[in-house]
Amino acid sequence: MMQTHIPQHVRTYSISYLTESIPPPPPLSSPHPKLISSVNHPKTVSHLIVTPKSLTNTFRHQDYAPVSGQLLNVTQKLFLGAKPRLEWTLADYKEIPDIKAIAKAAENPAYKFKAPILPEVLFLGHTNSGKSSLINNLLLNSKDSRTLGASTEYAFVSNKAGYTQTMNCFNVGNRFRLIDSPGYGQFGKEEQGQMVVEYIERRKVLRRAYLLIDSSHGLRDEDTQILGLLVTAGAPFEVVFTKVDMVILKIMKAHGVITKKVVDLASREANVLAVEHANAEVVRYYESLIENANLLNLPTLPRLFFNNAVANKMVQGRWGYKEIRTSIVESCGLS
Ligand SMILES: Nc1nc2c(ncn2[C@@H]2O[C@H](COP(=O)(O)OP(=O)(O)OP(=O)(O)O)[C@@H](O)[C@H]2O)c(=O)[nH]1
Ligand SMILES: [Mg+2]
Repeated sequence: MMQTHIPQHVRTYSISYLTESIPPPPPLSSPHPKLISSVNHPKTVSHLIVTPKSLTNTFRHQDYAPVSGQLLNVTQKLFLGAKPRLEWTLADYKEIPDIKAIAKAAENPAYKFKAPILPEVLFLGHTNSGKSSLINNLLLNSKDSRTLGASTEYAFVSNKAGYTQTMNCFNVGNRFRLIDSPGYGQFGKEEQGQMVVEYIERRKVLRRAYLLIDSSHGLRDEDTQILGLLVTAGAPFEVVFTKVDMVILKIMKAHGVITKKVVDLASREANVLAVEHANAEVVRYYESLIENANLLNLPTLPRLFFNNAVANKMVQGRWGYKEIRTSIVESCGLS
């Protein structure tokens, strides 16, 4: 049992998720991730604004330990050292090289298939939910990310919903495979969905699926259906809230948060207070998404990750990748 800064709501969910016999947790020292000291009113507040990373910590369920320094080191080494390469792009499950090879070997016992079988992780979500953007950010190393652009992208990103039309497999350093998938929902195509469903239901080397939820939309009916499919298929999965920057920007603006330097004391106080209230509202926004989707009562208790692939004046930098990377490394048994 661990940490003291899990908010009360998460503990409450966890108790109903676990069993009645588990004693209630000790009282919390603070209901929110970051309470800003009311005596200290800095001139700039950017560092006080909630980030996707701090949300990942806030919503980390008590059953899951924080990421250890050792796991983080192993993960960073693996990701930053690996040269990812696009291995296949397919629209038909039967065409996946090892599946095809098994079928060939059944016809011809002399046929030998040599490519290594590796653990796989799948990224899935509604069209335009940010799958390809997330994959790029996971695969780019820190050197690449300074020059992020067409030449350094792995998965293709577009603001046109339904852009990714095939399942695309990236081999990461011959340690695991990362699969991008075509989105479901608006502009998704039925035949693309078939391959994704077949993959979820049949793929033995699927170690973890990451279901992306576009924070600016919340959960849509199709997301709920896919959640049901993952649970029924017994596929291990986590949930990633993408585009957190948009939610934070909107709520900070609504509270009148100013990111530039504020000099007079009264305005500084007001600005810090605005951030406090806005931070709490961001947390409440996600609490209600999580509660409405019943995510913490699902039998597999998915982890919840928060991330942004685009920065803005309230969310400076791209956050949440290291945590997702460690989850991939752990689920593929590479830690
Ligand atoms: N503000 C913001 N925009 C994002 C973020 N992630 C992705 N986008 C934008 O959302 C649009 C869709 O992103 P993609 O990564 O192509 O989404 P996808 O889920 O792969 O979409 P399909 O392939 O069409 O299913 C692009 O315009 C991205 O720039 C994010 O974290 N924040
Ligand atoms: Mg895509």
